[in-house]
Amino acid sequence: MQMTGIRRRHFLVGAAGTAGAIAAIGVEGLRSTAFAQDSTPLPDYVSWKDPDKLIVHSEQTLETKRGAIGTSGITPNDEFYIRNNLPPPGEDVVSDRDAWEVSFEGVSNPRTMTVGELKTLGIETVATVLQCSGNGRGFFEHEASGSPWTVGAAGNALWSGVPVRAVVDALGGVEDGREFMTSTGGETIPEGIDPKTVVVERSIPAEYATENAILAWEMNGEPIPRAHGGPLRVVTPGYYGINNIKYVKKIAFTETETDATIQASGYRIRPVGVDGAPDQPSMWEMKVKSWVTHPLMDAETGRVQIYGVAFGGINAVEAVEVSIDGGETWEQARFVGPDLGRFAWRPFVLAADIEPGTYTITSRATDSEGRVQEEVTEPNHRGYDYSGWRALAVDVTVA
Ligand SMILES: Nc1nc2c(c(=O)[nH]1)N[C@H]1C(S)=C(S)[C@@H](COP(=O)(O)O)O[C@H]1N2
Ligand SMILES: [Mo]
Repeated sequence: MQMTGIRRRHFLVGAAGTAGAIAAIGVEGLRSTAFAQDSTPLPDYVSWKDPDKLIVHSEQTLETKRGAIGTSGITPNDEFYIRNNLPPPGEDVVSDRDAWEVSFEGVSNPRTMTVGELKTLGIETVATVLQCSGNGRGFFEHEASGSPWTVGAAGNALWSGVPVRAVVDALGGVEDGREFMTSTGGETIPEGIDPKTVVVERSIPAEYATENAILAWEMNGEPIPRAHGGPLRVVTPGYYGINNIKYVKKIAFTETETDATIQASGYRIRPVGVDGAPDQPSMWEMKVKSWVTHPLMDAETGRVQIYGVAFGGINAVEAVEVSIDGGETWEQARFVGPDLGRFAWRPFVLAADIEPGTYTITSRATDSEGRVQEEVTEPNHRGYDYSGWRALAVDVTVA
């Protein structure tokens, strides 16, 4: 691929905006602003994470920086995003991991099992993208409430645990008529609040759960950190983050979806200004999506490796194209490294010879069903489900 334009030396991202910002506050001001942002302290429960790779939106929301995502396919635990609806439980939940108890209901032989016992029933490892429903909210024009995530409320990890199928079999099978698997998080509910309004409890189709979900205790080769749901977490590959319940304490096969607020009216796709209701689409299946993670700034002229990540949501990703002219023309990119399976993301790369000039670089993925990443995502009230390649583009100037 050949890039042409006037002779300049370096990439600058959003050159006009950056120059404007420098003019407005001066170089010293800009430096101290950058310093203040970089030094936002990590909350205690994630003090072990890499502050240079994360944007701290709040105590409960940390985003991986776009440029931190490389080409080896796995997001390290210390760079992985964090999203909590409630403050996480205390360190004691991981003091004796194998003793953690989970109750199972809606099966022929309902009972409580420890993690130690679950570990005897079976082991599977799945690589999957975990992505917050609101990843990309910051690209919507309307002011949807919630964290203004750009691309970094997503990561790809290896999860190891027991398949839900194996547990269900050990408990005599799912009771007739139980259409949903409803999982409850182990947080302490604040006093004086109706638990239903805050409990992190989610229902997903039981058939999908028994085919694909695992109850995981390991993440990228380590016991799952408490911040990511240790000692035990539901991992539902292909489904949005909210359906991956951390520190899970109850799994019930139910006839209907839970009436917890987070399910009944929360995490629903609805027109802007409309209240949430159970008949609106729930944030379950993820869509095909990709984005460029390099170059973002300060690349030299000459040969550049344009790379990023692509995944198919509930389907495998099949192909990805890259455009350097804002979607006028596309070229096929090449996948990098091993294929970690249907639910994982795949790094991709396209080499380009960059002449000085201005480029709008973006990527467009296609899944195994032939679904192509959309150009624009229509607004919805809470700013969920963003995947449009036009706004995911980076403006790069070789200056
Ligand atoms: N128990 C519990 N599970 C939870 C949540 C939570 O607040 N409590 N947040 C959900 C949401 S909205 C997302 S996006 C993911 C975030 O997982 P992470 O913090 O490990 O990245 O966990 C999901 N599971
Ligand atoms: Mo989320």
